[in-house]
Amino acid sequence: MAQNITVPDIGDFDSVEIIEVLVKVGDQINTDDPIVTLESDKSSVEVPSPTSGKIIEINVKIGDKVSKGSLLAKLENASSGAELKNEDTKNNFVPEKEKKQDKNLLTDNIIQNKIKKLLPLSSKEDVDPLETREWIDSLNAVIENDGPSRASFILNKVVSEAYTAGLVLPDTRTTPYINTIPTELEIKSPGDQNIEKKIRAYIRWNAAAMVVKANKISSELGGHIGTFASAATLYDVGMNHFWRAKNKNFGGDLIYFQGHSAPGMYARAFLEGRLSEKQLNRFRQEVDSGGLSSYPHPWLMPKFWQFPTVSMGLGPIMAIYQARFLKYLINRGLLKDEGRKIWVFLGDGETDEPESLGAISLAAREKLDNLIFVVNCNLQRLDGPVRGNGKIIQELEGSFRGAGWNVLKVIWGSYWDPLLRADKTGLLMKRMNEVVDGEYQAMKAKGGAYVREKFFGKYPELKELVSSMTDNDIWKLNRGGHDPHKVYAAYHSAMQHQGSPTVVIAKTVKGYGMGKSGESINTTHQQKKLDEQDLLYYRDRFNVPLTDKQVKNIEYYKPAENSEEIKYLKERRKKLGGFIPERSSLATPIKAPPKDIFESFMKSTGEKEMSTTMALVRMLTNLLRDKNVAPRLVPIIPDEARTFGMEGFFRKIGIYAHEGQKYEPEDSEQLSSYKETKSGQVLEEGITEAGAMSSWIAAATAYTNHDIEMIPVYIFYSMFGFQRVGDFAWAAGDAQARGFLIGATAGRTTLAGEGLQHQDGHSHILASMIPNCVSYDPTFSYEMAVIFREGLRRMHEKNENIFYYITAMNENYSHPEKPEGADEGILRGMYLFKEYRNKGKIKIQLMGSGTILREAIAAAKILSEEYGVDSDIWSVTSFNELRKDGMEIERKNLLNPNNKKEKSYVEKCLEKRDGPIIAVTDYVRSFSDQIRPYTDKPFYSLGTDGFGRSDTRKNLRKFFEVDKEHIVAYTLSALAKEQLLGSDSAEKAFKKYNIDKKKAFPTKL
Ligand SMILES: Cc1ncc(C[n+]2csc(CCOP(=O)(O)OP(=O)(O)O)c2C)c(N)n1
Ligand SMILES: [Mg+2]
Repeated sequence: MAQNITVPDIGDFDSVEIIEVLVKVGDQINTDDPIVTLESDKSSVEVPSPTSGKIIEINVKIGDKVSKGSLLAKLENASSGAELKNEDTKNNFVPEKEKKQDKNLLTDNIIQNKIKKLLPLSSKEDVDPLETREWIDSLNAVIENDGPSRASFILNKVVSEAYTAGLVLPDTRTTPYINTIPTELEIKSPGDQNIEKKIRAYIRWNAAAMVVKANKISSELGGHIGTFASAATLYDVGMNHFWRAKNKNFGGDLIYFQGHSAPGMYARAFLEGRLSEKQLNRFRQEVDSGGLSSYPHPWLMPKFWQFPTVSMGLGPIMAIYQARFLKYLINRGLLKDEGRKIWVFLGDGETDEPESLGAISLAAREKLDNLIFVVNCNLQRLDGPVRGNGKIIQELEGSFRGAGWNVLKVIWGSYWDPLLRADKTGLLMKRMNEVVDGEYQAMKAKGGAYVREKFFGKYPELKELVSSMTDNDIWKLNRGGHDPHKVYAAYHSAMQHQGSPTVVIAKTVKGYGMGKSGESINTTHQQKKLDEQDLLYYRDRFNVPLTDKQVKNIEYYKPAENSEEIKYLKERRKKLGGFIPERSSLATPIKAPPKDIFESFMKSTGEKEMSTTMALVRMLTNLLRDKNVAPRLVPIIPDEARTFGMEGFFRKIGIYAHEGQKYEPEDSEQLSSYKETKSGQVLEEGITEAGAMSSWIAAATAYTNHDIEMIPVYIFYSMFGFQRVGDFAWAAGDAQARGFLIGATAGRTTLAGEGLQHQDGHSHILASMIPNCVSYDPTFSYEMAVIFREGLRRMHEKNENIFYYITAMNENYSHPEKPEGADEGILRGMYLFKEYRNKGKIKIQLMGSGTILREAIAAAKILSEEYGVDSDIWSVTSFNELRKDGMEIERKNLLNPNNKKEKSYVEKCLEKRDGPIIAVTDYVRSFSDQIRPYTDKPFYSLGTDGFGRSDTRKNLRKFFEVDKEHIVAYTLSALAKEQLLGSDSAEKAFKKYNIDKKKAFPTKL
């Protein structure tokens, strides 16, 4: 049976041009295979076949205009039931089984226990304790007879009944200030606590010794002791029992270490035999190779560190998107689901950063049960308490619970257990709830007697509770984060939890064990020197087997290889698959696509106008037809697909949604319908540049974190790129990201109507500061194609650790054919676009980039025809790349004064060319000024310094003085200044073009 393939609903467009016919008569096609590509003035989109079959007739050709319902082709044997493959098999997608919420004993028992603890207090608020008692007894009876689930159900019913009746219910964001997991339900650590304690002591010692030693060399070197001292147990329990390394059988858990706890990781690696004493001695002395970096920097220690975390807030949000990206890879069938976990360590002070908590609701929404946060609540940040007047743990519990996380508080250590058990009236818990963090901090700084007085002393009953304890006993009442049993129980529970991310909120003491020199005092954070007495105290505090003399010499302690400690430590890591952290890559490169994928962009578009953004989107569409590249492309868009004409991707490759699509989209009939699917490829991030950038970084480092090379293309308003998320871009450089950042709607005068906050005239300057970022400002589609293809080759085939920033514009114009031999120049940063060899005796070198190159081209014509000034027109695709080359050559020449001077690429291009240089761009002048030092020629730059404003492109270019008229007039004036021309030509031009000489410089307007 023959079936017609017609143009479906294409939204608001009518009479749209066919730019590609992708099938021919006789082709056997499947459902959704593209038939033709349509292009409006804003976007291009493929029309998929609604069914499978053989093409028997094609009814259109390139250049035809079609509308909804137009006949495109005819199919034979069309039958939707006889499809060769459906979408899921095409994407190799295995549906994940519905994960059941773990309604296990643990949860039920927690409830049971909590309820037991909520026995009525004799207080003023309770006017009828007997009645209260009866209620509680009834509840207990239900728990006992029908089980906790039933009790839970009844409670929920009662609570919603109460809400309906308009009662003001207690705030349930937080739970009492005690551990979430009751003692009876703690899973016990299988580890040998004695040995682990010793290992932890040695790590603590070596970490501190390393910092102190570095500062003996120079106090400039800095470092932190107090942070790791507070977190040692949190790390050690993970290292000994939970974190599985990457090896050939397993992808590995990913651990985001808190940046300034790095000394502890080095100290452990030293015991493991991975770092030498010599290396520890070179902590923070990295200039000569072999030193250890201050913080986790993969750029500086590429075989060790995986994640740059020390710029606070970046680690947590990058990790959330990492966990999401891991699920994305699994759901797209690119990676096996091995139950890998992402662990993230952050400081309580770090949670002040908007980035730290900014994406926690996304983590819950995406059901990231592969994600575990550990917040080390040592109650202090750099200057003092995090929440002196409140309780950071409770605050965080409220935020995370509110966002839908599984929250595990680890507040009190085992020494508190008997006291809590003996607390029949709930008074101890009440006291725990009422003390604020400022007081808790002071208590740990001031000793047992102080705690007796200030904490227990408030109520006679509590004072009595500890009357048989010495001050030292009271001092030993430990915090949960220092108790390996409690930490183990929490981690174990976190590992089991399904359906939502987990946060372990652990209470610790900053500078734990440092005594007077730095335990729980406001100056702990910056304590990097310990005098002899402090060191002796520290040794004694943790029983490190060093003599006084060894301590005075600040020697490291490492037991013999055959000692039980080293054997144990290595054995544990062996069981867990290897060492952590370790950075490696087993990813195979992606073969760059054949040239013909890009061929159509090398030709002139004739009369047809398009923007470079459209050209890029078409390139991506073509790349989705390349079998090597297609599955690896990760288009990332923060809610701007329609702005960039990318809505065609929605239906074509789907928007990633872990739950698929539970609704029929409003536009389901349309070609660019909003299709969400579990195997979707597009990451539609919503309005979060920080989130989108984090996704991009996850994809751009998948080659090392997941051993799969991915090609992320993140496209955004260029103004909301580097300027908004510059710190992430810097971290991406450190992490050796590989991928494309596309700054769309770029240029101060090219994005016309949007105004001051939108018009970007400086993103290239920001990009130029990142050493491994390669950036371009192309004008024509063939430039874009040459650059993009080379990016694919360098990053994804040759695995260079660079990333690309390319600006793309939304101005439509026609594109010429690629000039012969231009490729090299396009990539190096400049090439001769055109020469005006008219009759003029005077020559100039005219440079331009982005859309403003077109103003330069128009100006060249006027100069030649009206003023007899000839020009060489240079398309400068990258002032940034030219500058890099210039700097390097200049340095080489300075280092070798006796050698023949080498020429920079700019000099080589210009050496046989005459006349001054006029450089004009849509960016601030410092963009083009970058190459001034690398040429002897007089140099004049025109640019868009100043705040943008909304208006038409024409008016904006006039305002910023980068339109063809200003280029002509300023060029004539420059020639007068160079005494190559009389000044009257310039004056005439100023008059002719109504250039107001009294107008203030745009930066002042
Ligand atoms: C974005 C950013 N701002 C400031 C700093 C400097 N800084 C380093 S550590 C620190 C205090 C950290 O406190 P917290 O997060 O509580 O960690 P702790 O050391 O207490 O574990 C500050 C302000 C930084 N590293 N990054
Ligand atoms: Mg802190």
